[in-house]
Amino acid sequence: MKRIMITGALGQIGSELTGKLRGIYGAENVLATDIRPSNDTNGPFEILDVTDAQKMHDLAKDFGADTMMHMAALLSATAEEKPLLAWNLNMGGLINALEASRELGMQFFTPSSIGAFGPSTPKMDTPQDTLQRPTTMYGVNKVAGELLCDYYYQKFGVDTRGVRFPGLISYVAQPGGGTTDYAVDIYYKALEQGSYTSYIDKGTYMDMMYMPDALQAIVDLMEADPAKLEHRNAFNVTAMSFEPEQIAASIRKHIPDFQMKYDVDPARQAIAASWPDSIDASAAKKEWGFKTAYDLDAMTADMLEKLKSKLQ
Ligand code: AKB
Repeated sequence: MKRIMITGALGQIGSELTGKLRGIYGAENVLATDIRPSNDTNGPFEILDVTDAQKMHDLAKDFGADTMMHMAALLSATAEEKPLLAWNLNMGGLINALEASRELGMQFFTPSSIGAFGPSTPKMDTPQDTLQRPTTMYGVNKVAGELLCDYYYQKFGVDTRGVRFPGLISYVAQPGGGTTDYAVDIYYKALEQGSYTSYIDKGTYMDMMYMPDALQAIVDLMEADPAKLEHRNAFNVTAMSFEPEQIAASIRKHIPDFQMKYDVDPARQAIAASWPDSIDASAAKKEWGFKTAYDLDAMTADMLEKLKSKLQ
């Protein structure tokens, strides 16, 4: 049975990943940590600032963790506004988590992102191994992070594994400070106001994935036979690629009067324009059986149904 420590457990992914892992491995075997306090009483929780290397090490050691899932990070739009903070938090937190994993012999997961690609990367069917020259601080952090994780695997034998997540969509926790956040917000506004003003321009394609598929991908990759992994940090994964007009059309199948407007934010539009239109996930499929259950319409139906009960 695994003993897992999660950082950033109250964030967009962490808040659902914690519950999923507790369901599989037992609540007592999953230690949730975050910089903010939590009133979650479903399992062990500790306050942790990931830039505090000693506390991170001590918490993992005292818990007897054999797996580290490092989720704490600033997302792309915030990182662009506060590049120095992003460097210190994203890279400082990562090296501390890798060091704790090296010292305590933990298996290691951290998410990379489609943000690890840049304008010179092939835009369509972006290959697993390709040019990575991102033009954002977030992207710089993600590329450096992928390399650092590979370095810890090659140099120290730490079992590091990661995926390049696309935009993640969920009805549980809202993302904050990302470029792909519009694809979450649009569902809330569709139900609350019947209209949405998008800060991403029509025609701008980005990869996306529904959260249940993202969580399953993490579990499947961490359980995968290491002998089958030619890559490690980090696998392209995606479930769909769409532009704002397509998600609006999908919503109109349930809310026919839904109105889409545009007030493009130049900062986030520039980030989106530097990312691929669609990435190729064939290495993940081949090496550890990556698969998804939700396409755009299946996700829209589930999001609207679940959000409707949540917002009542
Ligand atoms: C963001 O928009 O910053 C994230 C990501 C794609 O990494 N959702």
